Amino acid sequence: MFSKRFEKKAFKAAVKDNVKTLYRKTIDEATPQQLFQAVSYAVKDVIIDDWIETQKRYDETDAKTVYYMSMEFLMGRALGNNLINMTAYKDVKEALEEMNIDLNVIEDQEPDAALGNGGLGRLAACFLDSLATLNYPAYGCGIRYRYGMFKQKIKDGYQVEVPDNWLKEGNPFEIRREEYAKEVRFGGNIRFEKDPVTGKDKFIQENYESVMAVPYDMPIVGYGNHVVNTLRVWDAKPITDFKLDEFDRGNYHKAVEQENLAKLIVDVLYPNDNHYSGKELRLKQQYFFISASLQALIEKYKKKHGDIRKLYEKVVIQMNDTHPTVAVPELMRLLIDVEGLSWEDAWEVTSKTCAYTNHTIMAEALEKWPIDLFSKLLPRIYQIVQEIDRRFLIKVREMYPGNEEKVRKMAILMNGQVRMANMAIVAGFSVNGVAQLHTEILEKQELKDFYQMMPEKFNNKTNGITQRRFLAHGNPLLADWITDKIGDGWITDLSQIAKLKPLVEDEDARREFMEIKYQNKVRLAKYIKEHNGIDVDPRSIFDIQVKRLHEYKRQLLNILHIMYLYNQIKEHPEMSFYPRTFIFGAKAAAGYLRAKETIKLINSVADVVNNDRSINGKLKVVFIEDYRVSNAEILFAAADVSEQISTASKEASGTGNMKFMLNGAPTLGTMDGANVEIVHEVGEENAFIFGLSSQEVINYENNGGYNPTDVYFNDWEIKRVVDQLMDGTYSNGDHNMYINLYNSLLNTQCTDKADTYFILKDFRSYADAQKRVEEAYRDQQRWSKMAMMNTACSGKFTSDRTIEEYVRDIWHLEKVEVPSGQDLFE
Ligand code: B1N
Repeated sequence: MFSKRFEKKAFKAAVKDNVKTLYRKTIDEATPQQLFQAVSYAVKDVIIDDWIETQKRYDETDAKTVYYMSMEFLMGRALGNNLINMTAYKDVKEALEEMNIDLNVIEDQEPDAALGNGGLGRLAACFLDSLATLNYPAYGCGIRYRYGMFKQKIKDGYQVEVPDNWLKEGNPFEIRREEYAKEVRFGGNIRFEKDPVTGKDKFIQENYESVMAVPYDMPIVGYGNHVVNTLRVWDAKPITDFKLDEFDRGNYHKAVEQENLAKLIVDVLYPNDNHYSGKELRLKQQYFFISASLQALIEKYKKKHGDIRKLYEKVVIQMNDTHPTVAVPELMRLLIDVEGLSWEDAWEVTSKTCAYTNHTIMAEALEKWPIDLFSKLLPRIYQIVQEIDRRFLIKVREMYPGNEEKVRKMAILMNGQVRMANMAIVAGFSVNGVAQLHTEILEKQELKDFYQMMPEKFNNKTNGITQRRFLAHGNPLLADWITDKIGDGWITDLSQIAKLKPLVEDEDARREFMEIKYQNKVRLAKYIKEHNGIDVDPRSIFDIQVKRLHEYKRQLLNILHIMYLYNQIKEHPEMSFYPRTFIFGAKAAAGYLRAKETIKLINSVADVVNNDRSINGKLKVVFIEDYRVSNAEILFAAADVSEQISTASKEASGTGNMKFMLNGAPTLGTMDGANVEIVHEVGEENAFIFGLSSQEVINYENNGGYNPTDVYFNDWEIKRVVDQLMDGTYSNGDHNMYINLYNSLLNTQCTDKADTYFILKDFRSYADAQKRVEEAYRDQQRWSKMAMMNTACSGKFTSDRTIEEYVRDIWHLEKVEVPSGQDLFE
């Protein structure tokens, strides 16, 4: 974008001007927040020209577009990332320095756009970055939550949730598009009529409530290619009086209700990761943004094309898990009721347009809406779902005559529920998992019946991450070093990072690599000192587990092992032990008791261990408050060890694992999700693998689980740490503080439901792997090779590769070149 020549003078003048017009201030008088706003508006000004140019080119070339439908986009901060992708970061940093402004300080003024929970939402954000960078026409479609993921405070060791008022100071990068507002209707009843002229069936929704959906567009800047795509997130506002039906005018009660609905619907992101809660408001959110997005997309298509039957030639809809799958019946409704297509034609269009990604096999995450709730809120949609189901079951019975078991398993409507995954699979032309192992489990276990009936739909797309944010922006020291060694091609073609492999044998290169790691550890140590008041030694091993808190991710295994190490150090002070800093970061869903207890346990262990002077600082435990995209960048850069210890088969892919690898941290993990592929790329000798295999876990599960008391009574060191949950060691004598954790492991009354995540079963194997980590780290030559090999072998895990695979196998898009928009700075 600044590729011609960055005009420092013009940029500085723009910033100065913005401070003046926005705040009636001079640069010296402005607050850091005001400077952030002023700088961002100057940057946005440049983006806008390319944004306009890009959309013009898409229009001219009439290129096929992917609509990525997602309830979550975990974008993080925009300013730094935009500057990186405009290839202007360093120039802007320098220009600001000349004005006595520190870009880092300015960046820290920006709140994270936390419109997502974890991996699923961040994946959507990485995909948008890759789509723009690879010149593909794309929209992200989602919700502009007033409150994103809650901010986490730790009080007295417990998590406290604080509302995330991220829009408080205004979002300089968004644009409200009032002119594209769409009406969305809920509830009421459906009246059926025959059109007297055409004789066609007509379905008229009556007595409904409605809201206006108003889009906000956010620019998605591609790297160095002038492409600017759009993330469109919908806000809600009440229908104004003059737009109301005759029937509703002057209906005061209804007016108030609709006002409340508009306020409520986009109010807050549901803070659940891998968990379905069945709330009516959540279904409202889903239908709200889907209906608005589909109306807008059809309108846009019809401006250029006469025949809606060919929609799939220009549009493909990717559904990010089942959360947006109400898109299937809604598209059917729009095609039949509004566009006048027959069922058969509408079905052909819909099933050639929609594709579905599955992100989890956790049973508690499956969306199964109660039929009475679903049909009341979306009466017409429900009729359509019934018809989809009816027609599908005819096919099932044709294929498997007399096999009612198949019908029960595959039906969309069953036991009073709408099974959204089944609908997505039936309607979608593609069903994909997010890592090889995950897709295999879908095909062979979870979705076996569907796979047998329609194997051609199934495919794998192993997840990826964007190296622009997680290396170029998050780890500038390493990024510059890599560019110095192999050129900057890796920024848009991560396979080139393999050029580092020969350097692994070069001792100087390794020393430099480790020196950069050390500097990044110093940066994190400083962050920890500022935020936690804890001194950590950057020469100790930084062992990091950052991700949402969930039992299947087994933060409990990690902290129990730390308790075990502490016992050993206390018992054998003479034992040689390489100093370790264990770092955690994790948010727990607000109502998830055991997850919250785990946070308290981590903090209590940290208190005891960090303040025990007798262990000479050999062990430190740190809980990073409010783990989010912005501090994640600092954590990945500083990690020595990447903890990826989920119960095998439970983590569909994981993406944090890839961010650690890219930044040179070997994986300590189970053979789960994408860990399997990471190990395949980097070699077993450059990872620390432990624990049950996914097949072993599945076998146990199919045979009623295992008995953790066997482990407990046969391994006194394990017994000791489990008992320490109850004996007051980490609770100032309170014997009840961790009772839920204790019961989850042992629950002696009901053994069949104990330790469902195989923590005790895998404990020894984990402790052994940790021992191997320590041995490897002691040999700094060996360790530096391992660390560098991880970076050098991370090429596969760029989201650019993932997106190229989606394009090749599912979306069939073509690249569109965009000439530079007018450069305001020249
Ligand atoms: O999606 C990520 C994967 O890398 C992770 O392994 C996977 O756990 C994650 C309901 C989810 N799956 N399902 C969810 C999120 C919110 C919600 O309300 C489910 N998140 C994942 C990307 O593929």
